Amino acid sequence: MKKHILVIPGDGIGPEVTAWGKAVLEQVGKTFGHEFTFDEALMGHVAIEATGDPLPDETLEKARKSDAILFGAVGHAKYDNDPSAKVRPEQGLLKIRKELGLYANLRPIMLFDELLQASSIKPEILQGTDILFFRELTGDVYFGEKTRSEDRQTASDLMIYHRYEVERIAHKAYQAAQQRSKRLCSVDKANVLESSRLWRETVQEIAKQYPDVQTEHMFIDNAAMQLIKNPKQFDVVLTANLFGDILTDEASQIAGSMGMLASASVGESTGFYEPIHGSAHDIAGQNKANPLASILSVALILEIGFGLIEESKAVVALVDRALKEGYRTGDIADSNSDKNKILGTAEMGKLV
Ligand code: GGG
Repeated sequence: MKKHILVIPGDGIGPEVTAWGKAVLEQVGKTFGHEFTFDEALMGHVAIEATGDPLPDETLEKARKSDAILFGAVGHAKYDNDPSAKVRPEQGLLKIRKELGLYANLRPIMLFDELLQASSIKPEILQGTDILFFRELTGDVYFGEKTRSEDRQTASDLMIYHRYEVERIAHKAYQAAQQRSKRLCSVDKANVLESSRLWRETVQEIAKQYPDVQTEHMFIDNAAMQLIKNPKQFDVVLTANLFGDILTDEASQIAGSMGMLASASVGESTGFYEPIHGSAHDIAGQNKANPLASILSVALILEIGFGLIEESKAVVALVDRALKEGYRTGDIADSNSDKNKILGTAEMGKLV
């Protein structure tokens, strides 16, 4: 198989972890006889520094021409301390999602047994958890109108959804549920928000087309609690952009660390694959970041992007083997175990 992959390393730890995702993809190509070619492009703070634009036109053009995009992270501490900055790294990420029509963000909560003991949640609560989140990605407060009053004392972000946006991601989530345990939980705040009432109404309509799937509706506050109390009750979770962003960061603690969760954004064109973690500037350039989320994002490129199931399983199996042999980056180390062998980013990447 011939495929062209655009690598967008981005900011902070993005380049360090993405280098290992790319290396794994190159190795898969050699081992299984595929021709993977690569190009690289800028996005985020590095792109602002180089061109003044968080998503340069050249990056978008290259993205449109590629078969898959492997992305790292965007963000920089300097913008966190300057909330009035007009141009921000995150704008690049939001714009590329919108431009490529990447409306469905799949975030599997993949649980490696070896990490159960290291979690702050009891292993018996976690064991057997297998959740696939569908986070809507091109609507919500992220893209609704933003205002600030002239005296700068009042601000608003419009939480907006159109029926078609809910319909298209609902179809994707229901189709996934049909292939899994045929259970879908839609998370909203329909007791308070009008956009959530539209969300629920629409999901109820779509549900009629999938009578084999059992649908549950849950309020976001309850879902946040249930996720920690009894994560096994969830299988496919369908939710809006902001709720999905928050719930999956919470769910990363089930998997052990943000450094373990990969994601796939799909929709109208080239798929976009990235760890769910951000740029983590506090540890950038120190060989401390966990490259496994980037490597697991490569497993998603192989499975979802290219339909290479055996190759994808091989990558996941190698991550599992590294963990079984006791290798850990700092974020997933078990402080109560003397069997962990702590590795840096590069050593973990090389090992896999
Ligand atoms: N790899 C994920 C990443 O870079 N996240 C930073 C970020 O700003 N994300 C915005 C969002 O996904 O809500």
